[in-house]
Amino acid sequence: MAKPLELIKVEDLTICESTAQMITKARKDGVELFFDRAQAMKPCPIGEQSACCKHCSMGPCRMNVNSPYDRVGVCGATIDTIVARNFGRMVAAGTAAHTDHGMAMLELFRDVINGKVKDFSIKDPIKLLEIATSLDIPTEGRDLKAVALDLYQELERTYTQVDGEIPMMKRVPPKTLELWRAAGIVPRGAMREIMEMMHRTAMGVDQDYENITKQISRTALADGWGGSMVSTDISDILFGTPSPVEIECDMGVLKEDQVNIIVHGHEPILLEAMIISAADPVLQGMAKDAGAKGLNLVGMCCSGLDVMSRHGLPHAGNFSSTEAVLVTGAIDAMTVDIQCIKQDLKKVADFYDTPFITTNYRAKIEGALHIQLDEHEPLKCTDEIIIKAITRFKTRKKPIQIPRKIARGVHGFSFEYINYMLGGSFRGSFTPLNENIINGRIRGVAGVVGCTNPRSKHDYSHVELVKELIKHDVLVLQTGCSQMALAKAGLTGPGAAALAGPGLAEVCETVGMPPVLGLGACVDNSRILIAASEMVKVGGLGDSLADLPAAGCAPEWMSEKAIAIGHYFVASGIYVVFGHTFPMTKGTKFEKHLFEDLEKQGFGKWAFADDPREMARLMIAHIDKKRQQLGIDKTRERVLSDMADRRGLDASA
Ligand code: NFS
Ligand code: SF4
Repeated sequence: MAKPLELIKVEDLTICESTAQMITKARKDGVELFFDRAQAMKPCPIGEQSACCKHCSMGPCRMNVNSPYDRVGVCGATIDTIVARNFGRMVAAGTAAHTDHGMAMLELFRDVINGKVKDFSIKDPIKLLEIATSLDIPTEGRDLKAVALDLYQELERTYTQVDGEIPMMKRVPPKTLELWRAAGIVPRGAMREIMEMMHRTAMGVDQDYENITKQISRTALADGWGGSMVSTDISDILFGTPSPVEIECDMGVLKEDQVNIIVHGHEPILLEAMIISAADPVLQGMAKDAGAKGLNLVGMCCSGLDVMSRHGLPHAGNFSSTEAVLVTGAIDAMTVDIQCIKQDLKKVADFYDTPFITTNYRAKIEGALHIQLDEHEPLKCTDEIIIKAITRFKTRKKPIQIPRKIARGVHGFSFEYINYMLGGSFRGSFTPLNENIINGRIRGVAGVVGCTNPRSKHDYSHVELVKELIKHDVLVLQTGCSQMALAKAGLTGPGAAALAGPGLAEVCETVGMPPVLGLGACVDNSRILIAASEMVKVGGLGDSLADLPAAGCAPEWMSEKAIAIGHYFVASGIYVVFGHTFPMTKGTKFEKHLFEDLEKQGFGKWAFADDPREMARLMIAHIDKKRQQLGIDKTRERVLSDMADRRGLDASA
């Protein structure tokens, strides 16, 4: 049995006040949450360093983490082979998740153009034409449907192609692509790369960690520049490209007098269909008849982030709050699709009499009610969910306690919008961003992304890291659970500029943007790749992605998807720091390969740190190193002393 739960202080588990209140309530109610299980379940010290192999039944083979070279597996596999293979399989799994999601979006796109799906249509034809043009598909004088069908055919290759380069390689800066070609890591199709990764990491196949790393890179690139990128672009085409809008978030968005429905998962179709259903006057009438003031649709995790800026929908919180939100007792239905859905949500939902509904055939949960969402008639599923929620509202029995906190912030900074915001409506351009980096007002750009994890104080590292970065004039781009951590902490509004360094604050004021830009869900990390490529294209900051004064971080990661994302940034040339833990045996050649050698070969590299200030220090040191290599380190000193002088003058005036 676990130790009495009261022993773990709530303030050590999370900095999110709402989640903290709900952990306390859950403990009183006798409901176990993953925070407490994480304390009770000590990680295996060998597994934690990824030093075991169970790829065949001659094992499992456990290595000695204190002296990794003192033994080999029964088959003779060395520690480097074992850790590299495990890492490769994490990347394969993460890539599979993003690409399978992307492929589902692409199929939806095909069926929308073919007229087989009638509830959705093409919302952003301009983006459709832009993407088609970027892939050399003729658009002049052609019917939109014909272009769309060609685009579908072309993008299908991202997944199914057996040989040749995937279409999005046309968007990679030439010098970066040259490096990948020379290294033999340009992805063919995601299915092929994932298959080969799994094959090569099976017993007795690839047993050279450097060679395994090449396939790891190739697979990860099939995610970032393939599955994820297509998913983002198709979602924008179908549902609209996001532009900034003020969003309310945190658990205070729940309403005691309304039917509260949480949509949690990853594919935007479920939430988009829920929005259509919730606008149905018949269902609204039913809610009124049940005594509710209305239907309150609320997103959580990535699907919430994906959809909120397209519709101004409120967001209740990130991965670590999905059980906590049920503890309010105010949720009349929680509906989920795929990914990051904890199995115990079902148990917690049962305790609070909340209907818990799975909707995707790929992700059922034992004991949970399954209502399949058929994309040809999605409203059948979502109407039924709303009716279930209304019934639960009518028969609410458990006491309700809703945390009051609501934070307001601006989200929805797509690549297209950033371009427009910086360059103006007539000629969108990244030139002002590059100029401000070159003149030193902005020191560099950081992507802070990824999960939360109950083994690391919830939201803490995200918030502290981002504060530290903006204080040092680093512009921060965000996605995923990280974006929601900052949103709840109030750092996604223009007010956050007050916490930025003088140079960044000045740019934010001039452009009218916050120093922390929320770009959306985890698949939308592809927006960061496109923005970075645009920075290279505009000029003045080197010729490849590896030249940019930029860095990435997932400070509280937990999912295999995060490892796939981290590695596609590394393979693209970016320095990536992961926090809290890393699936690596210390002191191995494979560790040196990922943490040092890759950079020497022209890629980015991995790093690890436990403390958010240390993460910031590493990222800033890397940004400064790149500035120096670009010869723009001096400009920054000048601009800062100029600003200090000006402030001195202002003060004396
Ligand atoms: Ni991405 Fe992490 Fe999950 Fe989204 Fe959140 S946990 S890797 S941010 S919801 S995928
Ligand atoms: Fe052990 Fe080798 Fe089998 Fe892995 S593949 S379990 S190291 S014998």
